Amino acid sequence: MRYLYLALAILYTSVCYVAGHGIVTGIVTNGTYHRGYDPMFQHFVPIPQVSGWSTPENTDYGFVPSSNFTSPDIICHKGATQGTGTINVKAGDTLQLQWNPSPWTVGHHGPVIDYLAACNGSCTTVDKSMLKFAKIAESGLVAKTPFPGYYGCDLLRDNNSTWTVWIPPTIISGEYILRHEILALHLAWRRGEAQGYPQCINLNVTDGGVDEIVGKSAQGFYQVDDPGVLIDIWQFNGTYVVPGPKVWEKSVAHEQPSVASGGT
Ligand SMILES: [Cu+2]
Repeated sequence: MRYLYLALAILYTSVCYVAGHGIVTGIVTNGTYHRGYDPMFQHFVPIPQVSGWSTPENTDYGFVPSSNFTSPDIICHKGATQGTGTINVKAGDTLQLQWNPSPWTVGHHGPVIDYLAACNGSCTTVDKSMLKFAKIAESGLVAKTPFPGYYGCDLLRDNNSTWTVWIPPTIISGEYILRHEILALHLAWRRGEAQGYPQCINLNVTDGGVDEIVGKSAQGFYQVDDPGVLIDIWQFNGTYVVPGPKVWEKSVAHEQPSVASGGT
């Protein structure tokens, strides 16, 4: 049984290099669509000004392997530099993040995690190594079926490859980076081969409250041997622990809309 699924995983993986993986190419908030970053922008003149962080080295729409989870690439993806635009939101608002290509690659399973870091000034010029992120949401193993388990990114795929993020209603107004991430675990039984797909987006939050985000460097989130990182999901039958820090207590937990719990 395992080897059948293994073969499928490897097949999906090779297919993935042609048409799979993904990035957030669109962000919707308060009924307004904002274009996200796309690595193809490096060929555009002028380069579009977007809130998503630039990752011109990510031309395969690929991932940061868990062998590199403590490198600067894990902060905002491979070789990331600041987004040049900023999306205005109010504290308590929601954002819908649209992954492309859609659907999110079949055969990729794993958690979806969201973080916020204050820029203490403009996020368009911030030094990413100074960012301290707090986890504001996580979705790990949602249901044990269908095999090999129904994870956050399966829910994302079933929701039209879209993920909803709730901005904590009481955070202090100011500029923040939303760090939205999928961890794909289909090959994570091989040490160093879990796949991180971090995406960073500049936000300017207004109408906030009094709560200050206290977080940590993304380079300290995950270790290569964490139980939620080095894991054989094709054999696993336990309680999945989403890696990284605990969810910040001032965040507000919500179900994703139109939840297809248990999958199809
Ligand atoms: Cu992939």
